[in-house]
Amino acid sequence: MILHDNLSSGNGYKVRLLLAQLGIPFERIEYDITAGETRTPEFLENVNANGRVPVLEIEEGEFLAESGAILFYLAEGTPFLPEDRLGKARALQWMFFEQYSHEPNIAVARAWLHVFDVEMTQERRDALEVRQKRGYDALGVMERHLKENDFFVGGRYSVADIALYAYTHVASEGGFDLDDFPAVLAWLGRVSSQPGYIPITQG
Ligand SMILES: N[C@@H](CCC(=O)N[C@@H](CS)C(=O)NCC(=O)O)C(=O)O
Repeated sequence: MILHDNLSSGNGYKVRLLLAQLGIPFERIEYDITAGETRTPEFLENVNANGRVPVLEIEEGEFLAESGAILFYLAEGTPFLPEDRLGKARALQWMFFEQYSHEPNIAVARAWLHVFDVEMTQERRDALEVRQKRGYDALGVMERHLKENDFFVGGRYSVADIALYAYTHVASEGGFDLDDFPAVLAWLGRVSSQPGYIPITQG
């Protein structure tokens, strides 16, 4: 398998982490997203028409984009995805939550403050404030769930935890303070102590 990727990307990290924990060997191709390497006509034509990584090339010519879809594909039939219908749907529930309420706020704040050297105009400062407020709302939803549960689905570590961990554990890089989220902090520790764990910096 080939992972089309960017090392600073939390979305890419989700896939790297699961591949490592499943013990699946893979080749990684790094794209400089700040230089627009995922927006070239070749990339759009051959890899992902949406101009983004991660993309998993499952076999030659078979490209799967969207981190959540890739996690779901890789986890099928493994302990990282519940076997029952409702359990699978609950994993998707949290992964859709991550993509709609969490990532667009926490990851984007991190991208502006940490990954890209964007100019913080007044307009962007105002937008950052909105993203941070919504990001804290998403952390509040996680905190409430994790006060009662060790993991997001079925009482065990799954792709739902991987999806939410990726940007939560680097939320401070987006200006978030997790001190008021003790259950989230404890869960971060449980995730990082799972067998086969790798850090976001590892390609
Ligand atoms: N929903 C997508 C988001 C992918 C995404 O936003 N990728 C970013 C890196 S984290 C990217 O490739 N950006 C390059 C660009 O937009 O040009 C996923 O979960 O995989």
